[in-house]
Amino acid sequence: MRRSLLALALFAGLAQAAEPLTIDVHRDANCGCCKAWISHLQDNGFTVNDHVETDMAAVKQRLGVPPRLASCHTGVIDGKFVEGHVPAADILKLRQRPDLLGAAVPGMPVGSPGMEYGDRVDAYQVIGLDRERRDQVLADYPGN
Ligand SMILES: [Cu+2]
Repeated sequence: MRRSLLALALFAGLAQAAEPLTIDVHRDANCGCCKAWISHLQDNGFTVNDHVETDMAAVKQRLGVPPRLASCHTGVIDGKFVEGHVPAADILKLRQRPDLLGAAVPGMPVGSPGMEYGDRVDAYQVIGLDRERRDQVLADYPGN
């Protein structure tokens, strides 16, 4: 009895860990840092549907990414946008926030996932966009 309860608990844990995390990523064909970010997501357990686009500005407009938050690639998970080099951990945070339409790392800060250049790390923030289209800081990463 005790053993089967333990087995059940283990199984429940595994089932939770195996929850599929699928994200659509839209990017330009020749974007190297976009591919590096996709690798970062895959390393963190995401399944990535990779979409090569010819007009990223149109994609961002369609997905509701404000120009002030724009970066290179645009992801979509659970109907929310993920703009730029957002760390995988913050995408998980975004999923827990029904009040947010999406999250972004504007620009392309050096040291964010997929933007690694040697030891240099620029300070950057992950910005959430709420339903009133106001910015909310989701995470703050210090530079070096
Ligand atoms: Cu980039």
